[in-house]
Amino acid sequence: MAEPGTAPHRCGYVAIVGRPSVGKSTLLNALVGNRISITSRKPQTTRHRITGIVTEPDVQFLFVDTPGFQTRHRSPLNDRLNRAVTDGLASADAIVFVVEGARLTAADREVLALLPPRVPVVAALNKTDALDDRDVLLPAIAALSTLREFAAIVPISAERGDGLDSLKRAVAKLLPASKPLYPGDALTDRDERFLAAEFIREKLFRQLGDEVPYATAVVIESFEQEGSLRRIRATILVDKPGQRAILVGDGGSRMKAIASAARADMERVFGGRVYLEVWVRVKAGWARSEALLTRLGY
Ligand SMILES: Nc1nc2c(ncn2[C@@H]2O[C@H](COP(=O)(O)OP(=O)(O)O)[C@@H](O)[C@H]2O)c(=O)[nH]1
Ligand SMILES: [Mg+2]
Repeated sequence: MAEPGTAPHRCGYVAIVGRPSVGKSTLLNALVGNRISITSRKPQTTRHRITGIVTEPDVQFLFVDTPGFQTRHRSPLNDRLNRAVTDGLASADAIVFVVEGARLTAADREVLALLPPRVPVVAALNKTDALDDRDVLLPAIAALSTLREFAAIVPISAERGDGLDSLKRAVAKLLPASKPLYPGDALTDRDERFLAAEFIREKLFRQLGDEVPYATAVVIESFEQEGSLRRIRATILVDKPGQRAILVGDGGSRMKAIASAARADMERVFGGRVYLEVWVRVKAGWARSEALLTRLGY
């Protein structure tokens, strides 16, 4: 047995994967202890790869939230999103495969089949808080075990924070011996400009109906800091004039609600006042423009 204190420091990349809406981004935020990845009830809210950094005395986890595989339709945007998932998996030292409690669907199996055979996988059975009866977990664990070898299967609730320590302990064992790759106080590899755009996008997904959010993108035109005040100018791109009207709302009411909720998030996470100006612009076919997609960071 190793003497206390002689275990090597570990650090590595952990891809969080799973079908849409199982709670991958909620899990990343719970692990990091801050809202860095946006979440909503709508599938395919996440479009960017974002790394959440969790530093403990003996281990630094680099958790990578990935967009779910985009299956709605083929487009240059969706091709890029799918490539982001594949790249995330290729560079992972371990994978957390998230499923929803006792429900194992065809989509879960499809995702599982895409995981590289040589990377160790921990299954996280999420949303246990929503189960009436925890006894249903046992058959779910048995069913999962027949599909692939798992390093561990851990019931969790990302929303309540249950089981996260067990999950981290199971994952830590799979990481390579390495010095930390990021400073101990870093939460994410992304900058405030990126997070600002994401907070706006989250409100679009949460406050608009079923179609419009998928037709939007957010561009940060300028981001200036004066002391603790940040001045941010953003443009929301939509595909059609009708979408612009929906987004703006009566007398600009919907737009005001979206901007004010996004600003509150920014102030909380950045820790300072934010002056936010948001414009809406119709840009037909933005999701098919390779140049624009590159500018948007996809
Ligand atoms: N009851 C419950 N809901 C959860 C839990 N984790 C996530 N959710 C909800 O599931 C929905 C999808 O979550 P999200 O993190 O965006 O899923 P993703 O698409 O896998 O990233 C959101 O409405 C979350 O609030 C959980 O542990 N319990
Ligand atoms: Mg997500």
